[in-house]
Amino acid sequence: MTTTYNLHLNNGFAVEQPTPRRIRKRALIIVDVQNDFLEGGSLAVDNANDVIEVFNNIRQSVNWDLIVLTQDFHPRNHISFAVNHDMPVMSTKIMEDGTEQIMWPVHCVQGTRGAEFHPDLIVEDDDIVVEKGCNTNVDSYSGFFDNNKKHQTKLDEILKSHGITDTYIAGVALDVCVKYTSLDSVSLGYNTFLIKDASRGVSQDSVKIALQEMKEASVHIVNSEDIV
Ligand code: VGL
Ligand code: ZN
Repeated sequence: MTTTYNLHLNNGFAVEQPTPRRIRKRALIIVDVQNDFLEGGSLAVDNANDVIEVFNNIRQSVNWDLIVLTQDFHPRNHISFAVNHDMPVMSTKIMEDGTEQIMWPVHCVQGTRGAEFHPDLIVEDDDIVVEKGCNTNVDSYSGFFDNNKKHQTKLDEILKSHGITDTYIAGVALDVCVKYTSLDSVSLGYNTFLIKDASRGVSQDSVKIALQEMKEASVHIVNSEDIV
């Protein structure tokens, strides 16, 4: 690394001081790479297991300042589970406050194997895990906020305390939790990147729409090989 020096006058003598350079700090945010969203899981996303290798590679090849994993972590009586409303899976329920809630199959229940990260995904001691969706009465697609935006997770605080300026977000599902995490990341002021080849979505159509929405919101869409 090269450091440039400016000459400053100090009591008439020139002294060398390092020029402060704009420092960028990068966090990798691995969204919901949990058994229930992977092959054989209750809410399995097609080809989602492919992302594991991509994450394991980029965690080594890129010099991250911080690695965070989000974990969908629901109580069994969670509002997003179709069985808790006697409704068909994947239908939509209009809630009392007027919001729409997708009726998901039971997934990522706290304390179950489905909520755990895939055993092949490398997780290290310095990584930080952020749980979301823990409140029975509200869903949480974004890693930052509950869907009603009333409660924050600890994610923003963690990123700020590490001086993170740039977030690189990927995982499952691209068209649900990855998308909402990325949009909130932009609105919280982070220079935000979506790693496309480290993400998989629920449906082709909604992936297309999600990518468009993210682009319009100034999320940079990249592939893992572009990150150096
Ligand atoms: C997710 C649906 C329900 C996700 C979480 O991680 O994308 N999708 N809960
Ligand atoms: Zn969920």
